[in-house]
Amino acid sequence: MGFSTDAIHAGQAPDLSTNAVIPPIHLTTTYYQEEIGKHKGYVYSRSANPTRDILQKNVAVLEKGKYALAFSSGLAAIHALSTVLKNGDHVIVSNDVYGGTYRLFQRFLTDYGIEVSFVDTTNLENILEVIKSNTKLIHIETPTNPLLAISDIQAISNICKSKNLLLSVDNTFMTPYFQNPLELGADIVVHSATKYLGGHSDLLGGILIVNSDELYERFKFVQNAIGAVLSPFDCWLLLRSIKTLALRMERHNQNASEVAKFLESQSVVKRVFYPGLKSHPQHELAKKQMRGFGGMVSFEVDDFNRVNSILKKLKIFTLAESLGGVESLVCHPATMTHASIPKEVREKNGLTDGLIRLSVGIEDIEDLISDLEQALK
Ligand code: P1T
Repeated sequence: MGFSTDAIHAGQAPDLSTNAVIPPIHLTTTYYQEEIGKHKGYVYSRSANPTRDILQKNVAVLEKGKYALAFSSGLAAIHALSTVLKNGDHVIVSNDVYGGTYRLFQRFLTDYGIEVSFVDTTNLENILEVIKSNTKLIHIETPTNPLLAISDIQAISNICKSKNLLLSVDNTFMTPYFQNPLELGADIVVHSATKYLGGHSDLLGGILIVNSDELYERFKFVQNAIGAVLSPFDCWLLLRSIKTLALRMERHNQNASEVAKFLESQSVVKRVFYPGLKSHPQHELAKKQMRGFGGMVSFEVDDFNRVNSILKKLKIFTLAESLGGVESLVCHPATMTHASIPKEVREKNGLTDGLIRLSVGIEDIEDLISDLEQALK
């Protein structure tokens, strides 16, 4: 089936008890047992819930995986995947990642005896240099947040296979509509469903997708043992949102391409980061492994004062954390989403105080460009 057909139908047959076309939200904590151990596969909603099951089936199909598991946020999902690591293990993480991901690996997992190396994973040599005998996992974002750097999923997966390592890919920025890391050899895909999958800035969620029975059993165990599950209502909202994912992503992509081209023509803009631009260092790789370039655009201006004056003038782009909703947002990563990364680490990675990140929404492109034009004057 095509992507949109699956997005609308996969896992979502009409409800057999009522013939309701839209599956109901199963707001129940627990389930009646006819006698001890005799039930319909549902015992307690932390362990399993029918609405969550439908969402999990739907996203597994879209990500070309066998299994999906839904968590209460993207970070809860990343935490669950990090449990493949044990005391004494080493993990390699992309140096440019969402600030909360950095914080989880650098300031939380290290307390549990896990060693972390942050490297620029766009360069395979960097990865090969830091692999050690205790390395277990490589975790990448591609494109990265906020610098939109692209790592070669297939090539990194080949390294992982030859060294017996697991590869997890944060696919939040691309969504399954534009990129399917499992098909490129990744073992685990993670989403902050809060972003494009949700698409309307009204929920928090996270999803893991895998093919391996063993990883599925592990993460299902963690989902139940830790309990950071997605609520039935939010599962239902996500199912509703995913039906329009393809349409939204097309428009995000189209608008962001126009915005990136416009920014590149502006003299106050020092540099534009967007994988769809020919000037992007991994533009060719992006064309190879992605089917679109997404809705995120970052750009750099002189300094913090210039950033401040631009942010104050913007009217349609709303100053806020998060991304991936239908409305356009603007963010200053250094003081907002990436503030948990020490300044010297940020700057070494190229994330300066002059960087502005746009989540380009699906409004009329003329209005978005006019807003940027008056703010950059
Ligand atoms: O916010 P949460 O649902 O827990 O997702 C964390 C997360 C994971 N991965 C990526 C690539 C992300 O961008 C995020 C969250 N990011 C933001 C809130 C932000 O504004 O960048």
